[in-house]
Amino acid sequence: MKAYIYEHCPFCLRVRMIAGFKNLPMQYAVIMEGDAETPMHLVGKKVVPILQRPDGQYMTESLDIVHYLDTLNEPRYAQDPVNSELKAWVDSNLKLITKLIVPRFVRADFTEISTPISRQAFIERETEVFGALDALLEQSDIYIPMMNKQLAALDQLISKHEHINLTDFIIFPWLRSLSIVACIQFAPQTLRYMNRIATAAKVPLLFDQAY
Ligand SMILES: N[C@@H](CCC(=O)N[C@@H](CS)C(=O)NCC(=O)O)C(=O)O
Repeated sequence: MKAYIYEHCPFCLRVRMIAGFKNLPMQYAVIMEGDAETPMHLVGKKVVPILQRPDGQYMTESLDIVHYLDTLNEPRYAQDPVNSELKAWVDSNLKLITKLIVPRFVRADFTEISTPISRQAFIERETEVFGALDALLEQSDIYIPMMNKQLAALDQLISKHEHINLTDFIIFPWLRSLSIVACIQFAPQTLRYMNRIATAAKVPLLFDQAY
């Protein structure tokens, strides 16, 4: 099986998580930012993640891919029920998280932006959505304390969530993304959770390139 991804992409991370949890043989192909041809050729639209299944069919939509891969062998990992408190935490913090991660992602070390042209394409794609990214980065002084307050509140919620299920595919990709933000304070249970899931899923956190 082959998955087409961006390394920074939280939705692609869901695919990497399920493949990692289940030890599925997966070949990864990083699509370069700005490369519309590859995804257009495969699935007729510019999107990642894309899964090429053993039967030759292609799938998009990260959660559909997760559910499909989860059926391939036991045990299952992407089962209900979703922890509604953790999902609500993600939903209410998504805008704030995005404001912190996007201006850092465009400067980071990911394969999909490892050439000047691809990095520029990423900057342009994100600037179209979020406006001036340098200005957004400068507002980190405002956003980081807000985020830290929300992360402190998360700690008790996350300590009650013990077994891997669908909830983890909703929250972990965003916490992993936040690990690229220096001065973010993950509370102890949250940090323990992040390390546990990263290890089980065999995906790296981003602390080594935080700023
Ligand atoms: N609902 C989709 C969302 C995927 C998505 O938003 N992917 C982004 C990358 S993070 C994308 O493909 N952007 C289009 C582009 O690169 O132009 C899913 O869950 O798979």
